[in-house]
Parts: sequence; C-alpha cells; structure tokens
Amino acid sequence: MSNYSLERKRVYVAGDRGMVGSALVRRLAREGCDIATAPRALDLRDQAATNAWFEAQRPDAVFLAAARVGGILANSERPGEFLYDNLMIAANVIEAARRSAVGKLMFLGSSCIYPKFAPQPIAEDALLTGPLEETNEAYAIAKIAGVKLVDAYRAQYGCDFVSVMPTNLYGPGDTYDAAASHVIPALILKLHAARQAGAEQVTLWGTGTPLREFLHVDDLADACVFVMQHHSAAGPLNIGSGEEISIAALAQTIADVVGYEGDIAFDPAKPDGTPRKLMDSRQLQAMGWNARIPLTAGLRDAYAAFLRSRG
Ligand code: GFB
Repeated sequence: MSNYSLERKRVYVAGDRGMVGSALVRRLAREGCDIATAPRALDLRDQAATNAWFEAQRPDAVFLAAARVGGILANSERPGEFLYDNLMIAANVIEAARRSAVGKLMFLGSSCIYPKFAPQPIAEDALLTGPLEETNEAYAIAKIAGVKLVDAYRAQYGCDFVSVMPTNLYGPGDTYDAAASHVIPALILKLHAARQAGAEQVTLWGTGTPLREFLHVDDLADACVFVMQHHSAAGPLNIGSGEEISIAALAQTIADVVGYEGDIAFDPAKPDGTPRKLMDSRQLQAMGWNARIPLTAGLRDAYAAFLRSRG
C-alpha cells in the first residue's frame, strides 16, 4: 500500500457546497491540513477560470467531488447537461491539476459507470464490458471519461491521480426535490409530506423491485481520505457498504423513520433504472476499510438533518 500524508498539505475540495464535498470538508478537519475551497463564482466548466484558480491557489492535493448530479428522472430528461457539465468539470480540473503540479488527485465517479447487466456484485474489471443503463448513460459516459483521463495522465505524465466509484449515496446536505433528487431524499420528502398531510396513500416510482446499495456520505468521506492516503493505482476503486435493499423495503424503512403509517403504492409507468447495482468492494476491504453506519441509523441521521434544514 502506498503512503500519502495529508498533514500540513493544502487540500482543494472541488464541490464543497455539495453533499459529498461538504462531508469531505467535515472529515478533513481531522487531518491537520489546510482546506481550500473556491468561491461560488468559480465555474469549473470554464477552463481559463479553472486554470487561473489553480495557478493562484497551488493546492498540493485535490478531491474532485464537483459534479452535476441528480436522480433517475433528472438524468434521463437532461442528458445534455449531465454529459457536458461533467465532462468539462473532469477535463478542466484534471488538466489544471497536472499543469500546477498537484501531488495527488482523487476523482469521484459513480457505480453507474458499470454495464447495466454486469455480474453482481460488480467488480472493478466489469468496466466497459457491456452496454450501460439507458437512464443515466450520459452521466456514466462523462464519469468513464474522467476515469480514463486519470489513467491516461498517470501513464503519460506520471501524475499520482486515482479514481473511486462510490455506490448510491445519501446523508446530510442531500438535494431535496420531489422530481429531480435521488430516491432517498425524494422518499424522505414525499413520506414526510404524506405524514404531515395525514395521507392514506403515497405513490412512488417504478415497481419497487430494483435493488440498490446505499452508503452514508460520512462513510464515503472517511473512505476517500483513507484511499487518498493508501492507494495509488490506475482504474476505478469501488466504495460500497455491501448493504443492499429493494426500493419497496427502503420505502417501508423510511416510512418507519418519518412515522408515516399509510399505504405505499408504486407506479410502474415511471422508470426502474438498472435492476441491481451492488458493488464488489473487496479491494477496498482488503486495504483495511469498511463502512460503519448501518442504513437505518444513517436514514435517521439524514431525516434529522432534513428537519433541521427546514427550521
Ligand atoms: O436514486 P435513483 O433516482 O437513481 O432511483 P438510480 C433509484 C430507484 O428508486 C429507481 C426508484 O428504481 C426509482 O424508480 N424510486 C421510487 C424513486 N420512487 C422514487 C422517487 O420518488 N424518486 C426517485 N429518484 N427514485 C442514479 C443515476 O440511478 O443513481 C445517477 O441516475 C447516479 O446517474 C445515481 O448514478 C447514484 O440508482 O436508478
């Protein structure tokens, strides 16, 4: 295992206002590093502005957690934005990091880079072995391009850049939007509203049968710091919890957390997405990292943060 210390380093967290970036900033507070965050006005899709910011700040290390993200509907309705924004962010930040001689960079991707029907659990070598899930192909192509940029820069320029692929994430700082967000914040929002309204039934999307693996964002941030310190190799590295659940069972768990006692129905006219997406995280476990936050405890934490954010 490689050894890279973050202590006294200047560390840029790209995407610090997002759920993942803000969790990284919280976690990095324990590492004795100097955390650089960019002003809101910096648009990472703008190459000249990104280069200028790196030149001025000269970070030693970079966590690339900036991205255009969203749930299944946002991904399928806005593929242009998901492809363009994520390609530009990855290309600009990775190139700016090379130009300004960043010592270590971590690119964060997503489990949706793997083929729709990859053997489960999905190992890293499943990449580019089959067609992608259609609902998030644009996002996945951009994230695959990021992984390949990292590998190309390792090979051609000797940059110590790495890629990690988190499974489906949730936690404090998530985006709550009934139409555009991921399933956990969408269900917290919908089931909380149903409880408040005294509704007898709530209709959720798809069939309820897809299986998903979820990881609390504080576990992800901890894994990222660990991987930054101990991993240096080409190719994606999976970060999962190993905890898999059907969407129907997830909905019931969230109903229990928010105290909703009505019926839960499903609308099969809405997309299911990929049937199953369980990561094989054995490489990371063999390095010595395991998730710690169980799903139900993590959901309680996410719901508490949701209630706090609404005052
Ligand atoms: O989290 P989610 O939007 O994304 O949806 P994916 C997961 C599952 O939850 C799907 C179902 O089967 C949805 O049909 N679902 C049920 C709902 N009710 C709802 C609801 O109200 N809102 C939402 N959003 N889902 C995303 C990708 O795929 O995963 C991204 O689109 C990214 O690119 C992300 O990779 C991690 O897990 O299907």
